[in-house]
Amino acid sequence: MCRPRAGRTEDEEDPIRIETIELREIRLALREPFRISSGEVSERRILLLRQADADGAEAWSECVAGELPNYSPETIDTAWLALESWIAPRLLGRELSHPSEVAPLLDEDLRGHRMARAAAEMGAWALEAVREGVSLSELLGGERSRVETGISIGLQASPDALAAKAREAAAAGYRKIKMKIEPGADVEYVRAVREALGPDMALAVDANAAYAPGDEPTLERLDELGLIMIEQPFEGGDLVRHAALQARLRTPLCLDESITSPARAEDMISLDAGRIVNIKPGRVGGYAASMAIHDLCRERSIPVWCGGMLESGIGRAYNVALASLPGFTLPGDISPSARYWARDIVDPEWTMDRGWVDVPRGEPGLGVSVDADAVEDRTVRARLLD
Ligand code: OSB
Ligand code: MG
Repeated sequence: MCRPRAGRTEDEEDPIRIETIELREIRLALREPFRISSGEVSERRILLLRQADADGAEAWSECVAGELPNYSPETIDTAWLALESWIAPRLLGRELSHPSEVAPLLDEDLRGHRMARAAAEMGAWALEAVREGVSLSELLGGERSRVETGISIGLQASPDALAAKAREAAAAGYRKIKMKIEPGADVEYVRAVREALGPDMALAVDANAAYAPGDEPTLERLDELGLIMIEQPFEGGDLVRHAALQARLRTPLCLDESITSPARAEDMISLDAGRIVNIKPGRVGGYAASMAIHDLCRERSIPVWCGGMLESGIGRAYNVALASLPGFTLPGDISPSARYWARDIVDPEWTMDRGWVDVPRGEPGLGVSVDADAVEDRTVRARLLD
């Protein structure tokens, strides 16, 4: 059970000491397959962590790595290996006075594996929230009591099919509709949605790096459709090419895959390679890096929003808490549980009211409890590290 401890004073030395980290892989079937330019997923393989301290406080967290290395080089299997070989051994038994110490500890002589690191680092923040008896949002300095929500719609078979999905999403109250695009499924598809929903609906597209220099004429045609952003048209490493494209477009580019660290966000701004950042805490190595990017972007008047990786209700709790920070001024890809799953693994499930998701505040930790039986039923492998 999660037990907050009461009555502690500021000057009391009470370090965090993680005694065990349990890794679990569960399978969770999506209600409908989700297709992006680089692949389709119909059943998620999800890596969950459960960290516990010596007093019995515990926190679940989620690694967002997918099954295949089509979004980033990491996969659930590389993350499992990184956690058991390099990440957990650094954390177990170590005394930390604050969860912000986890990221620098994991940075030392360890390259990449950011999704694996993030799962452990974010879990440490939640563990601290439980120990302090505060919500994760409050621990991070979140200010919002609800967050604005958009939907990310996968690639569809035809412009009409996409327009039908988008109509449904608008009727459900989503405040931003993002559509996946790829060469051959772009301008006509988006135009069908614009015509179906009218000029005022906030529409965005996400290419997941499916375009290349030479495709500018197509991308320039998207400029006529009144999109609030075009997300990640080119490869993640192509900041210079994104800058050249941005110079030709009125529509702001938003970078996702490109932004792997605060330094990359700084590069984006310096180069004018994009004007909006999608912050996914898993992609950047966790909360410390996410907050650094948030702070930098806020200072430089770059809007940010919280992206999603088809998380279960556990990962969603972390995204909701992050999106409660003041710089998250655009709707996030933070759909309610029912958009993804027949039944989520948290209680209560995440719900949306006219495009808003409530931020749990005033109760310790994630603000949702994990359904241990549901997790157990869906577990395909487990390992306890201590
Ligand atoms: O690029 O934002 C992306 C899902 C998997 C991999 C990459 C992306 C996405 C999404 C899903 O767009 C957003 C969500 O979780 O609803
Ligand atoms: Mg994206």
